[in-house]
Amino acid sequence: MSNTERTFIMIKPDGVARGLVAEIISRFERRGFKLVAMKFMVADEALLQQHYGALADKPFFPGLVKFIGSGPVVPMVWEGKDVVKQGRAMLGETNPLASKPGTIRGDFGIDIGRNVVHGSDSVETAEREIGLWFDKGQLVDWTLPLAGSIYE
Ligand code: IDP
Ligand code: MG
Repeated sequence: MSNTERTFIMIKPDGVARGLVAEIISRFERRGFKLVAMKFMVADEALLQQHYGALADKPFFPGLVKFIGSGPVVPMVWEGKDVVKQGRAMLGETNPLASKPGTIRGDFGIDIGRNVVHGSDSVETAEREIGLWFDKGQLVDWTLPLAGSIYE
């Protein structure tokens, strides 16, 4: 298992509007994952159509793209051992009502269309999503000073 696995995590407009940016970043930091890239931006429709392309035939797709484009988001890349799966576990279930307390969606969400945060569902998806949201030069190459206290 690679310590340099990467995932794409994005705080959605509802998470930003509700003042949860620091809370969500903090959870990934405290867990020991390494921040590799981060932006604060409003995503345009073309980017969101691509990002959510796999859901294009779903009835909620137009509303989803409209909502995620309705305000600023915080797209991020986080790195660490098993970070794709661990990130999804930290998020909780797609439906916040099915999410356990202690997860981000279980602590901060109620409705499925306002579930606060996005996380890649596989290593392959993560690679695709990272490539959509970030240029290669925006992925910061640095060493986490605490790595020796996080990994054995
Ligand atoms: P995920 O975010 O947990 O990976 P996906 O199935 O990939 O869930 O769906 C992407 C996003 O689309 C969800 O996070 C949620 O915001 C929205 N979504 C999914 N299913 C529904 C639905 O049935 N109604 C409204 N929005 C939905
Ligand atoms: Mg998904």
